[in-house]
This record gives sequence, structure tokens and C-alpha cells, in this order.
Amino acid sequence: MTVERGGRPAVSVVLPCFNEAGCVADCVTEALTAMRLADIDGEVVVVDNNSTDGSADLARSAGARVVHEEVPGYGSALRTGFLAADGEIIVMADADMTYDLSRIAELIDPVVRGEADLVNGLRFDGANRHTMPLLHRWVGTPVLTMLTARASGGRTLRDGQSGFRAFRRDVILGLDLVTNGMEFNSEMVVKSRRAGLRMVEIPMGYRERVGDSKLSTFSDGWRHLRLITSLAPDLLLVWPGLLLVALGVVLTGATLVRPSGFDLGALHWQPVFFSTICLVAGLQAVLAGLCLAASTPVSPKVSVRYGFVLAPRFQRASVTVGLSSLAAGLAVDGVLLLRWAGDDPVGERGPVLAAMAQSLILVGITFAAFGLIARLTSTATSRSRPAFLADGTSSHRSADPTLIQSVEAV
Ligand SMILES: Nc1nc2c(ncn2[C@@H]2O[C@H](COP(=O)(O)OP(=O)(O)OP(=O)(O)O)[C@@H](O)[C@H]2O)c(=O)[nH]1
Ligand SMILES: [Mg+2]
Repeated sequence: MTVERGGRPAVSVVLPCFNEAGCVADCVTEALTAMRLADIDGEVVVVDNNSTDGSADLARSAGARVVHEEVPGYGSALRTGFLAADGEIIVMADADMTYDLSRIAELIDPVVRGEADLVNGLRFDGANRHTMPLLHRWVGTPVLTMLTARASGGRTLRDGQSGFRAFRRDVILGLDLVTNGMEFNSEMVVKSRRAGLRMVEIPMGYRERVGDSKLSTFSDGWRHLRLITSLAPDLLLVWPGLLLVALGVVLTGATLVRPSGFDLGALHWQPVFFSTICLVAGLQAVLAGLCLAASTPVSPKVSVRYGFVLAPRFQRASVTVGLSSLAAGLAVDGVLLLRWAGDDPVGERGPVLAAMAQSLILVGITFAAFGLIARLTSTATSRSRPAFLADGTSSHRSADPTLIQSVEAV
């Protein structure tokens, strides 16, 4: 295959690199050799983040163009590499020998033919306990892949965490990618799907890494979850919260039907206490998710769907419902107190009713506080953001990268 573009390289292989002295030169050589053999007019761009082990010099000596990036992180390095790349087609990979760069021609083929906008190198045929920890293979990757698929509104890729991809430079720059860490891969998948890009996957294997991994299972996993929450707050907060509320209602009903509780083997369970936890925690998750969904910086569709949360009418209703629930809880408590004080036994339903009164009080406080705070903050925000309509029926509010960066700073 000949891929040429008058004077400038047609393909740029972008390799983020942080302290990969053990193999960065081999990766550069492998990529350059593969492109030479396939008659591809290509370059290798290594993006270095102040490596202290001489990686930059080694990459340069092997024939790469080295670009320095000040902001640490896999995502910021790749973004800088995409901007610096001269090629019309970009291949992204790691500088750690895990991806088989001798297969670059195969990876870019669907893009060259115009059959796909993004080609993802599937790693599973090469995944074993030497190349990929079991936790990443069977938990991290499938869960994150499933969440990114749901966050982007449909099926996306089987391996959403692969770092071996090919695409057209202008298409990917148009996605307005903003994250700095390893969650960059998820952001790329979600935004590609939402932009309607045609994505295909090709099995590309996965080799054992040379040198130390820069991936931290839990902190990077948490960054992915934070990103997905901000991209699709309804997915991780609103729906799970509603499920918890529903469970709380069912358990409250069960308690009323059977105030003496339930025997589970040797255990005696009184569900009323857990029902309060479910109701309050679920409600808080729903309300937090609604707020985030209404103002999510990266999903205009979601923010329009949940824009009603920002309407003064909804906020006033929330305060009214909250105060009513609080009053009802206090009334039940008052009646119980009078009956107990008047030596008028309330039977075994007494503690159950007291616990329900407590639920009503807590739910009431939560609703009222939410309505009040939402009212105060939206008044403040509407003064500083003219695009925000006072009735909450937001017009299109474009993505604000600074907001996502502030999410990252948490
Ligand atoms: N420039 C730059 N590169 C980074 C940074 N963090 C990671 N990288 C590079 O990004 C690539 C991916 O990092 P890896 O440590 O391989 O992470 P991973 O591929 O998810 O994990 P492994 O399967 O263990 O390889 C490697 O080439 C790293 O050198 C960074 O802060 N700056
Ligand atoms: Mg790697």
C-alpha cells in the first residue's frame, strides 16, 4: 500500500512517553520500519513529559520527532501529539512495546479505504496473565467499556481501553477532547460515538510490557468513573438513586405489613432502619445527579433533558414538598408522643411509625435544602452565565472545557 501526501508525511505515529528508556527506541524503530516496508510516508512523534531517564534522547536518536509537554498525563501528552502531528492519519500507541507496531498498515487500512473513521486495536487475543492483570481483563476493562457504551447512548467498542487506534487527524481534533489522564481513552470513545463516527475493531494482540506501568488501577479507575459521571450523570447517579428510593419504599411497605420484622435464619431483621438509609441516600443521589445532569458541561442533550431542575418552579416545588414531608414527620412524632405520654399504647407499630416519621423528616430536610440551595446557586449562576435561561428550558449550552478540567482537579 502506498500512502503519500505531497511532501508531508501521511501517517503520524504518536507515542506518549514517560520514563520508557528500556524500549522507546525499539518502538520508534519498529514503527518506522513497518511504515518503510509498507511504503507508507510516515513519521513518529514521541511526546515526552520531562522523563528523567533519557527517553527523549533515545527516541530522537532512533529517528522520532520529540515534542515536550509540560502538563503531566497520558491524555495531555496525546492531545499535544495530535496537534504536533503532520500526518493526515494518526496512529496512537504506547511507548512500551505492548502494541505490535509492525502491524500499522493493517490498523490504518479501514481509515485509508474510507470504511471507518476510527479503528481500535482489540487486545483480547493477546491478553493473558503476563500482559494484562486479571483485574484489568475481567473487571476494569469490561466495566469501563460497558459504562462508556451506556454513557454514549449505545454499543461502542469491545475494548474501550485499548490505546492502539488509528483515525484522521482532523476528525479527532474536532471532538474537542479535554481530559489529561488515562481516562482520555474513554472520553475519545464516548465523544466519537456521540459524534456518529464509524468505529471498527481489529484484533491486534497485546504483548508483555517492558518497564514499569504508569497505570494506577484505582486512581486511574476513579478518574474514568468521574469522567463518565460528568458525561452521563443520569447513568451513575439518577437511575441508581431511583432504584434505592424504590427499594426504600418497598422496605417501608414491608415493615408496615409486618412490624415484627423478618427472621432470616438465626438473624432477626427489622428493615425499617435500612429503608430510611435507602430513601435518604437514594434521594440524595437522584438530586445530585439531576443537578449535575442539568448543568453537565459535556453533554448538551442531557443538560436540556434535565433542564427543568434549574427552573424556579421546580425548586419552589421541592421546598414545598420538603416542608410538607417535614411537617408530616413531626406530626406523626407528635401523635406518638401524646399517646405514649397519655398511657395509650400504640402496640408493636409504635417503633415502626417512629422510624417512618424519621424518614419523612430526613426526606423533607433533603428536599427543602436541595430546593433552597438550587434556587440560590442558579440565581448566582444566571447572573454570571447569560446563555442560561431563567425558566430552565436551556438553549444549547456548548461544552465548557474549563468545567471538566475543574472536575479533574477534585
Ligand atoms: N508523556 C507522558 N506519557 C505518559 C504519561 N503517563 C503514561 N505515559 C505513557 O503513556 C503510555 C501508556 O502508559 P502505560 O503505563 O503503558 O499504561 P497502560 O498501557 O494503561 O498500562 P500497561 O498495560 O501496564 O502498559 C506509555 O507509553 C507511557 O509511557 C505521562 O504523564 N506523560
Ligand atoms: Mg501500556
